[in-house]
Amino acid sequence: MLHTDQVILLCKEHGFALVGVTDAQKSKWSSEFEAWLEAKKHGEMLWLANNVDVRLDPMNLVSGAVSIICVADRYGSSNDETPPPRHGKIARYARGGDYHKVMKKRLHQICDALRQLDSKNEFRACVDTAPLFEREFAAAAGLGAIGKNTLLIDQSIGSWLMLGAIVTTATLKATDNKNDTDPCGSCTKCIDACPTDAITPWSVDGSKCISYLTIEHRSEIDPTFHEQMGQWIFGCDICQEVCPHNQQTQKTRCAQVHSAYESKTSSLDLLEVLNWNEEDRRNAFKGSAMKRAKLDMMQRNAAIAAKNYLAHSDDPVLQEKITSWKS
Ligand code: B12
Ligand code: SF4
Ligand code: SF4
Repeated sequence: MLHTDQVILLCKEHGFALVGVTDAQKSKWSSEFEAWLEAKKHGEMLWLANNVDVRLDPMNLVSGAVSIICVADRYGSSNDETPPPRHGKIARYARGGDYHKVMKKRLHQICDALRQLDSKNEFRACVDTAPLFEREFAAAAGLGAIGKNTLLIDQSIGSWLMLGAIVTTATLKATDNKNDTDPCGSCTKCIDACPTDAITPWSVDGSKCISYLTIEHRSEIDPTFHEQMGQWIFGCDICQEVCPHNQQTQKTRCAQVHSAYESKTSSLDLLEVLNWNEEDRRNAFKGSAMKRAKLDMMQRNAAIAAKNYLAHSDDPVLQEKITSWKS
């Protein structure tokens, strides 16, 4: 029989910063999720409205699921450099290796090791794309607590965390979840700082979030959001940058960022992006989570950021490019 301590050790040996185990229960937040969908807060992410029964109950994801092993990688810190002139900003999670690959590779190795120890049970690795409320289970497993910006926050090292999980039919003792206490109190910094007013406590209107607009939204972006998007061309970090839990302390300084996420590109020259062809895009995004954004989306985002940049800076070459730009 597998023991939780064994599993935790294995996950730590594979470099995960945080590990915990919880029971594979139904979501406590089903009515909130249904109301979120009803209010169309998922925008064009129609896949969120599919498989609702699976998302709400991990037993429908893995038949006979009993436990969920939750893991987190630390991918960044609040330190940041000012982007050079004429550059568009990239969210921290996408600046290094693609987290899907970085986490899945290690989760598959862990699943293989667990199958060797326990051949009777099923182990399914999930990172992001499976219909599973990764944050709810991570909080239940004691990895942290959910903040008003809806992100999972570890109250010592903050929220620059990517999550993954292994859903299993094996029975594992749940770890304690004493970290799952309200991390916010009366704070409203993320709500006040969000440029598009996408946050109400514990709910993000996906259809207004700059992360959604730049990465998930395929068609034209409503002009009312253009100015608020500022220089972001892939994702947005504002509601994490302002969070008190992400400010530098002795603990956060000592907490290691996993080497696979070390920043390769924190910003891109807007003129270069506007001049890219498909091959340029492919070369620039090799091995990166940024490949989710197609060429027309990246150029749409860059054109918006360029207009925002030109509103306060002179750049005749960029100005000429934008004047002749299609949209
Ligand atoms: C869809 C999605 C998005 C959408 C919608 C965001 C959202 N807040 O829902 C968009 C594209 C906007 C997005 C943006 C980002 N995302 Co995203 N996203 C997802 C995805 C694929 C599904 C999330 C989901 O189901 N949303 C639907 C809403 C309703 O669910 P929820 O907010 O998770 O709510 C749950 C609980 O909060 C709870 N709940 C409801 N009411 C209440 C009330 C209280 C008091 C509490 C405690 C809980 C609670 O109910 C829900 C069900 O359990 C997950 C991966 C996954 N499979 O979980 C990644 C994920 C959430 N994203 C992630 C990241 C990193 C980001 C960005 C930071 C990327 C960036 N820098 O641009 C931003 C952050 C924006 C933000 N503040 O949320 C990480 C978050 C890690 C963390 N530390 O929490 C995840 C977990 C991916 C991963 N594998 O690590 N994302
Ligand atoms: S990621 Fe940016 S736009 Fe989205 S909720 Fe956070 S601050 Fe608002
Ligand atoms: S900024 Fe404040 S309100 Fe928002 S998640 Fe962080 S602690 Fe909570």
